[in-house]
Amino acid sequence: MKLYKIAKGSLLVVHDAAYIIDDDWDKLINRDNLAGYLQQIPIDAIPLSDEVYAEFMSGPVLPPIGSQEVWAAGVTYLKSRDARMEESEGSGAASLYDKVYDAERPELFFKSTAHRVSGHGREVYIRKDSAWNVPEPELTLYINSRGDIQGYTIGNDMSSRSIEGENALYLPQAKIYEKSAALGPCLFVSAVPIDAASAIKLVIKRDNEVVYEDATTVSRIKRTFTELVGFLYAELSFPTGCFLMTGTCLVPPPTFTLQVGDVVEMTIDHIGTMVNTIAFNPKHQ
Ligand code: DO4
Ligand code: MG
Repeated sequence: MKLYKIAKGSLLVVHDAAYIIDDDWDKLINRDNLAGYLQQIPIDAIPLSDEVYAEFMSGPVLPPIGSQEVWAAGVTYLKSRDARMEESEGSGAASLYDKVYDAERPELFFKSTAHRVSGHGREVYIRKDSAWNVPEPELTLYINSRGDIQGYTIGNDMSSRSIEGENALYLPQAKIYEKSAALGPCLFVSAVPIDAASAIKLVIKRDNEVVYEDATTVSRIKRTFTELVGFLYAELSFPTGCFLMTGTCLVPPPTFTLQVGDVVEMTIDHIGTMVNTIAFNPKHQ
């Protein structure tokens, strides 16, 4: 089942039939059994006609977030560890990444408040003071206030590799700035955990030409999702739940940096495709 947040409410899509739900987004998703709740809706509700469904979907899809915080896990895939060891060679921080990859405690960091989050079809920003920038496609968990995973979405953990590579203590500046996070296009809700064989694909286009493309599967992650959630919830409470990006598994080569106007497409099986355009924060123009 796919749950979209749209301007007029929430749209549930089950086997090609679509239903409007009026509930407040936070109340709707923060449930003990979101899949069970959504499965009941088609029993009583009348599906939207194809015309009304098309009209709803022709408007912008909002990021599937209400008041939640967005957190992120790092160095959960070998690819991320190796790329970060390489970029931080000059700063002497390379061994940090090696150690955290093997440590019992994962790297978890605060990524975004809800108001800074972008969505499908919208811009994400690169920093004006950063020379080397990449998108990070990450399977993102929605976890309810009790600490149970209820859904999945696509997360874009926009990152400055030059700032993080200069000094690991600059991580918050490399990772947290206006529109450095995007979520979308929907929340995929299932009664069973998402298939580990699900593919994650990243395509970057410049002037309509593909300049980077790669894919892998979620199964290559070093840690389990429940392990990441356990550490995140150990000493924090999240009254309306929270989103957790689970780390990147795809990193463009060191010669690649994003440019304004690039189009970034991230696809994860079962969830869909999120498209973002790269821009500078307009306050610099
Ligand atoms: O260690 C820095 C951040 C790592 C990260 O964002 C990732 O692995 O996805
Ligand atoms: Mg990341």
